[in-house]
Amino acid sequence: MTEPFSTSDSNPAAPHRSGVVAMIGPPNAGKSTLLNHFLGQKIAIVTPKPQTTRNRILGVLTGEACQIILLDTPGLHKPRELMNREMVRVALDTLAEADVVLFLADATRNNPDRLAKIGREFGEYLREVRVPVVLALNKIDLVAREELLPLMEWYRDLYPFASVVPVSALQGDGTDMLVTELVSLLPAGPRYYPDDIPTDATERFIAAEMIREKVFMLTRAEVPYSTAVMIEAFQEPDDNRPVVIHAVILVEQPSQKGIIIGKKGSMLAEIRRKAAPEIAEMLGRRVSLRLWVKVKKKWTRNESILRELGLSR
Ligand SMILES: Nc1nc2c(ncn2[C@@H]2O[C@H](COP(=O)(O)OP(=O)(O)OP(=O)(O)O)[C@@H](O)[C@H]2O)c(=O)[nH]1
Ligand SMILES: [Mg+2]
Repeated sequence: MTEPFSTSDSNPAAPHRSGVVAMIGPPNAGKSTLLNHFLGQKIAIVTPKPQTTRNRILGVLTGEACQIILLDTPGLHKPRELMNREMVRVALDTLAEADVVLFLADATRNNPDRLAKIGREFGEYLREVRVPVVLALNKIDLVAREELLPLMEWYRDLYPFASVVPVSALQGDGTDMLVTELVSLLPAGPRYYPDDIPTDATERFIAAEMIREKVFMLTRAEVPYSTAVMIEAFQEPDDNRPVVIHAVILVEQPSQKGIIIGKKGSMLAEIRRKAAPEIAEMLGRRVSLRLWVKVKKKWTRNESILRELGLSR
């Protein structure tokens, strides 16, 4: 993480700018990594697997003369299950609220077949968009410079972007320029949020996400995609005793329950061992985390469960 963002404005007559920037793009492009980088703290979970983010996650970036309300979203993909349809809907719904769209693309996805696919799907997503679209070409730390320039040209031919900015969300390269670009496209407007509130997500939600992140990292194949985390208890004592968190990890099949529990409970213990310190750091106090695993057949198609997870209207 780099320094927290600040802007110094040499022109005192320049208006304060603010507005909503919808961050959209394919799964795994680095949207959540970029959100966390902008905020200088972990609000959104990040994994090497696609379709990590399932909800809209709001982050507030306040500078001296601007406030950007960033909306991180689930990756755009061809949905099959109800849950995936809702994820894509959540992402596309943010476009209606946006003053500026920030489309994140992965610069390592540059072989001709990939690009042809991107080219086919792209217009579909941006058809209704009437606001400026900035393209951030991410992961430039993995791409040779001579490959980057033709790729930028390829994207410029695809859509009339307000600008194309190469960045590395992981290393923070190009991100200051990206912020300057986004701010210049926002309308004059007030501070909508106090400058010390980085998100509207609850600690309860972020804690559940941190547990889900560990499940994503530690399990394979379909297991992460059959998993959700529900917080059943979140007790914050008035004194300095630990915060007590009880969380249920939902799975779809008994065999998946076995995987999440692991041999003699080893997997569940590992999930807890990795998640608890992160939650404690976020809360700034000790945490006592207890985890259970429950089988709920076909929960990814169950509207009331999806609603409980903030994933269905
Ligand atoms: N090398 C490199 N890796 C990156 C960069 N940005 C993100 N990543 C990695 O890419 C993977 C996906 O990052 P995420 O931030 O979860 O991607 P996302 O777009 O939010 O993905 P979904 O939530 O699935 O839509 C993670 O392993 C990140 O560490 C970057 O600039 N450089
Ligand atoms: Mg994400």
